[in-house]
Amino acid sequence: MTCRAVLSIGGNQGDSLDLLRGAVAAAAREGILRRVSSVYATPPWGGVEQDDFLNAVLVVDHPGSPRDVLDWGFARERAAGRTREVRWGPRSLDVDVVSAEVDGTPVHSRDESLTLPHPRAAERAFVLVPWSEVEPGARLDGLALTDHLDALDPAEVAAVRRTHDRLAPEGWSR
Ligand code: PH2
Ligand code: MG
Ligand code: MG
Repeated sequence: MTCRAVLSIGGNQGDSLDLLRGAVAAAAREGILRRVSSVYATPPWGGVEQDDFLNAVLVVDHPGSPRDVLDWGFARERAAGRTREVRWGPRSLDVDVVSAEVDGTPVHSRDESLTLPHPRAAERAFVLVPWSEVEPGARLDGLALTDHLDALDPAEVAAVRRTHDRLAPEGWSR
C-alpha cells in the first residue's frame, strides 16, 4: 500500500521554526518527503487568544495506510515534546493529515480518530494557502483549492504571510 498524504504542520510554542524543521528532516531522512511549502506566519484560527503560528504543508508518500501516516505525525509531535493541550490552543507541534490517496484513490473516512478529508481544512487559510503553493491543482471535497480560498474572507487569506525561511534540509531532493 502507498499512501500519498497532505500534512498540515504548525506550532506556536518553543522554537517553532526548529520544530517544523525537525518534522521535515525526519520525513526527508525516511525518504517519504515529496513536497514542502514555504513557512507561513499565521494568526491563530479558532478563537483562542494566543501567539501567531508558523504553518506549512508537506506532501508525503508513505508505505503504509492513512492510519500509519497519522501515527507517524503523532510520533513527530511526541519528538517535539507535545503535551495534550486546550482544543485549538497553543502547541509546540501539530501534524494533521488533511487529505490522503491510497494507490491513487482519494480516501474518505468518517472514523472519529481520522476523518478524511480533514473536516475543517476548507475553512482554514493557514492550510489552503501553503497547500496551493505545493499542489496548485489539488481539489478538496470536489472543489479546487482556489474556489475554497475565494469563499474565505479575503482579510483572513491575506493574513497568512509567507516567510523566507526554508524547511527542507540542505541538499534534499525528492
Ligand atoms: N492549529 C489549531 C488551532 N488554530 N491557528 C493557526 N494559525 N495555525 C494552526 O496550526 C492552528 C490554529 C489547532 O490544531
Ligand atoms: Mg490541528
Ligand atoms: Mg492535530
